[in-house]
Amino acid sequence: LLQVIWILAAFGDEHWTYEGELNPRPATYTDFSSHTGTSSPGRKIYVPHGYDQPGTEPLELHNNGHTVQLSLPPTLYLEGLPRKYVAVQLHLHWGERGSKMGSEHQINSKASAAELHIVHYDSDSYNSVGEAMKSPQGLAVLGILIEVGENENPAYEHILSRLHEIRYKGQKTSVPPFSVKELLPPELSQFFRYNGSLTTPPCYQSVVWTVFSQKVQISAGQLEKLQETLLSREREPAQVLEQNYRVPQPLNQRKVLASFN
Ligand code: 1SD
Ligand code: ZN
Repeated sequence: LLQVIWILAAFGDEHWTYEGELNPRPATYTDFSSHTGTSSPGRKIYVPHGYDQPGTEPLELHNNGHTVQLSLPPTLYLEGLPRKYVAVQLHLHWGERGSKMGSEHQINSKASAAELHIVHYDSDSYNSVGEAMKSPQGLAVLGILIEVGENENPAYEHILSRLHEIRYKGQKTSVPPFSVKELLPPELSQFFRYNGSLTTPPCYQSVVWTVFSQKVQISAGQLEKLQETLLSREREPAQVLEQNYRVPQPLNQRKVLASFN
């Protein structure tokens, strides 16, 4: 096992230091019920930059047959990790039609209806996301757990209201710029963090995962829009794209850290 020491810079002269572990097996530990907590009350050590600024260029929304994916500009980046991680894209994972279990991460063994991933790569060390995704800590992905609530979530409509235009694999549409911060939960200082893998093949062990403990809500109708996405191409027999999440994997001695008690 490769031992890695992480030093996470916090604000001011405070530092959050811990030992992480990368495991060569293609697995992501996704149940936080036995997380190792560490406390940093009231301290935001994770800062998304540019997230609150709607960009100037439209964003491309694409049904790639595995997920629906929105391109993001590198003007969005993360601070609080040892290097600068710039945004590339966001995408979603969900369950089968009608199911409210479709997240990849679980908290206390409880799955959520869906999960948003915002993918970033270490632009200080690598020239492209393709290069970074093969390297330890090359990527930083934010995970946002999505549950079903009473109300429609207007922020998610930027994406979900457009899905009927890209029902088929290979289809793309253009989304006007919006503030990506609206997709995040209000409380960003409470999260879990661990070194893990891509959740899709080739499942490289290259991801610094940050999963917010607070969830966001969308309506049942909004979840349905997601679950109506197809994995078949236009003029092919319709096949629903569902259950595009990876099930929880063994911990394999990883340390999962919490930014709160
Ligand atoms: O599933 C995605 C995959 O589509 C790709 O975006 C990759 C990063 O290049 O990340 C995985 S995931 O681990 O963010 N689900
Ligand atoms: Zn993902």
